[in-house]
Amino acid sequence: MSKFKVLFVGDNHCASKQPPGRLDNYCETSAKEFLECLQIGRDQKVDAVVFLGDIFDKTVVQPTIVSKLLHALRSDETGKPWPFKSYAVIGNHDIGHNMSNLPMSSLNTLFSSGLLEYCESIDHLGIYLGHFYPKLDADIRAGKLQNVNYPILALHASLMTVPARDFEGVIFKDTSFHPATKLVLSGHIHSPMQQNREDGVQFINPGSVGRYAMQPEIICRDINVVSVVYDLKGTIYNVEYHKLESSLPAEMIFNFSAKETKKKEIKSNSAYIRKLSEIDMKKFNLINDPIQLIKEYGKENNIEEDVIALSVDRMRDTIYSQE
Ligand SMILES: [Mn+2]
Repeated sequence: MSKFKVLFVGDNHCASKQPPGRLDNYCETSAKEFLECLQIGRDQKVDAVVFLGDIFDKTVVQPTIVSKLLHALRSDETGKPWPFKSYAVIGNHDIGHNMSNLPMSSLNTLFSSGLLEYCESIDHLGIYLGHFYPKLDADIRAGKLQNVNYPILALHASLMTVPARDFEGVIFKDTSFHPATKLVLSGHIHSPMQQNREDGVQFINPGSVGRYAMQPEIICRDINVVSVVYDLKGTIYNVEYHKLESSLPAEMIFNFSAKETKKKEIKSNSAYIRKLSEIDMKKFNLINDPIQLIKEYGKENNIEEDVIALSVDRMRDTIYSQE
């Protein structure tokens, strides 16, 4: 039986917008890391690269980062086309938690180029792609994957090895799969995870490639992608992690002390935040520009400019899910 080798890549979160406290140029770094994933695929002689969702941090990102990714997907550093196809699972960030946003999304620009494939499954490689939708976790808990007859599942779901304190998620050990399923890979949660069950089903989350948010417990680690050698019967011959050389240690790319300062500032302005939460939310439906409302409200109340900017950022993220 013929063997296949596929590279799986965790959440990239590519963006042009510079995350708070980031010391390097995030746009360039995220594009470089994205390119390195494809280079690892070529060096590992894989049959395909599968991105596990959230290639982009927002539904609509600036053209700068979109063109960098198109450039990376088109050819390697010598101008040679890649000898494999690339596929993407759709993540919640890619579509602002709503599939109806796909047509206007930056991810769709990559799909439209023909350089990145969008499909429900890669049949010749025995891989099912579990794209994000709001009820995916609940449907998996309810047994959705029992009917998915594929040896490999690539998902963007909240799969976990142990229960989380603050949200329900999907516990791998409690999940029912089709008897054909032998390996489940998932992005979405940014911490790397791996677990083998007694029935032989394996779970791997290689961990996010992108580190947009400054969460020390998640970002202070090596950045890895994972290659898997298997056959269509679901025999797994080899699982190997590959470290990204372009990813710098978290201490070199994040200013952690700035985060502490920002936290204190926010605390000292908690009165403002309380006031902000008292704004009649109906107003947001009546006016054209809620961002303007926050700016005006902040000015009237003599709030420091960077705190207003932070609030505006939050509002922008919430409403538009754009950069
Ligand atoms: Mn993500």
